[in-house]
Amino acid sequence: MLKPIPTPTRELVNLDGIWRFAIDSRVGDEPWTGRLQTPLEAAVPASFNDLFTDPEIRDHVGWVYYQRTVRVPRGWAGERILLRFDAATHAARVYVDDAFMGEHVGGYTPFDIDLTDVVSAGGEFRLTVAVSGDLTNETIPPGKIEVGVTGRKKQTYFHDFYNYAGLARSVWLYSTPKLRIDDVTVVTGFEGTTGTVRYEVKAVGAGDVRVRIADAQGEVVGAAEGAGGQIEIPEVVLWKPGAAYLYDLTIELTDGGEVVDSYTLPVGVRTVEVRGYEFLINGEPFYFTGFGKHEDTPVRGKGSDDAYLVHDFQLLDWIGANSFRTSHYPYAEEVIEFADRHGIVVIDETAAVGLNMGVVGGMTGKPPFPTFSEQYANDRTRAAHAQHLRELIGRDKNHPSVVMWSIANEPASNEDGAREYFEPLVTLARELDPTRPLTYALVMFANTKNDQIIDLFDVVSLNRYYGWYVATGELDVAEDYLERDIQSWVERTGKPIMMSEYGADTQPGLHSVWDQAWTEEYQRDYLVMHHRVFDRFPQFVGEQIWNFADFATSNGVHRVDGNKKGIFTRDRRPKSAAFALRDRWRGLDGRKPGTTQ
Ligand code: GCB
Repeated sequence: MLKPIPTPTRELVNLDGIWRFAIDSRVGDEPWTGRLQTPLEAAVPASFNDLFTDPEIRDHVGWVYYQRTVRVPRGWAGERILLRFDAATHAARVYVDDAFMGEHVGGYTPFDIDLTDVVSAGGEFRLTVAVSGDLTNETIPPGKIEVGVTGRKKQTYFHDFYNYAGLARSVWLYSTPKLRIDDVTVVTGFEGTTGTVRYEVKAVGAGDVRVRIADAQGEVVGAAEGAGGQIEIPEVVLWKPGAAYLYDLTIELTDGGEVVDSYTLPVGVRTVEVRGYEFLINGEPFYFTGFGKHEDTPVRGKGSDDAYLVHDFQLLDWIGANSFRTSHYPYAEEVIEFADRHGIVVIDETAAVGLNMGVVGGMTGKPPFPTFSEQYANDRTRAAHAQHLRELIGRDKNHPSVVMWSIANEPASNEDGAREYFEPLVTLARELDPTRPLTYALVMFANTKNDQIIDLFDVVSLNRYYGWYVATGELDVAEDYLERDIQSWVERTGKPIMMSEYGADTQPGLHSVWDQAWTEEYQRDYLVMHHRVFDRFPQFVGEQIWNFADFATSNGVHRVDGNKKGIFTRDRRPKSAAFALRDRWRGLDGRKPGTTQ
């Protein structure tokens, strides 16, 4: 799916700003048939939950409405006119004046609504978007809506981060020509000093395709004709972790010799491969350092924010991190583009978090009923998961920073039915993208004896909390558990292994001379212990700490003002462990600690 960008043949108007806002229980049944009668206004992009002081809005279950007036630019006569929602969390229904125009389910991937037949250049229309943050066992991520004794609906879910909802990413009105470039897929490689860019263009309507590639100075270094083909780049400059280099691939659709559509895509030339127990980027072993992150900031919730985007990447650089996982959902495409430009490596994760009834069973991991059953993760859940995978890979397939797909976080891979559920999804992901390795983040109840799906994947990503949820305050015991656990995966799989989550909640300012949970020293020593263990395993390919920053969680007694496993606080101040990490990570250049190659 092509991101809307201005080109010589395309225009776009940003619709961010202040929109009228209401929740369904405060307005009539069909608020889109007129001006929304509401005193409230909401910021877009932002999750709506933390904008208002009213608790009924914050934890609202059901639809909320966003509305604004939109004017179509005068010059768009004869063009296709579309709305692009970068995301609407988790479902949206879109109305133009009184008419229903379309809907989308899935809260973290973009969608278009085609308005060509209903709006006109220079005209104005009322845009109403109904958005629902509801989660059920057939959505990705799953959740459950319960009705309490007071008759009020309550949303519960099987992940700890707060279920922020609304229009948290940008909204656009854009034009394309009728005869158009609909999609492009690139796959890059290199042989010696010659780079290759294989491309495939999908065009709608007749027309011929020609492409050219320019280097970072704008000099054209290769060209080709036809909807599919390969361009060679002599003396290629590779895209490398920590040393991004992007070419511009310009695609032109011509009709009778005249350019009718054109689109420019940044392209990084690099390869990714898993070989034995190594994870190779451009044929060289790569060691991931970094974090599982969240899109989470005060007031805006999951709302995109360029200032935080820039600052977070500054902090990644400051601490020497070379990568992150988009835990636990696809992030805004601007984040991935930023990573492309700055050489940060991304593990791109779907929103499939919580496919695990074992987490409801607490530390016993005993599910109250089977996860993979009609009652919970059923065929319709899997269909939603498959659709989500299509949309994620469709959006992010061309980003050089994305080196692996994580198709779920902590699914019940230890339960019966896991294989039947995941095998078709793995097949689909490999069809959609045969070039990138696949992984999933393994829950602690899934061990080498009971996990049923690891052989389908390329990399073992372990989420483990030895020294936190298990053996709390006993780092020597935790060290022993951790080492045995990793050793068992080495023996079972022969695949590369990385730690996709390990972390300790830490209250900034709390100190102790003993191994005391929640103190800054404990977080630091907990990490030092882990790193000692990782460095004993040549099969280990990376460490991503849980979490980059503290983040908001659902209400409950097990968290004090959110999850505090951040190395940075929610307002991005470093805790003590940040300095120890900086000492370990800086200057590694993607090499495994203690190695020179
Ligand atoms: C996990 C989850 C993550 C939680 C984390 C925690 O295993 O994957 O979403 O936030 O544990 O802190 O408990």
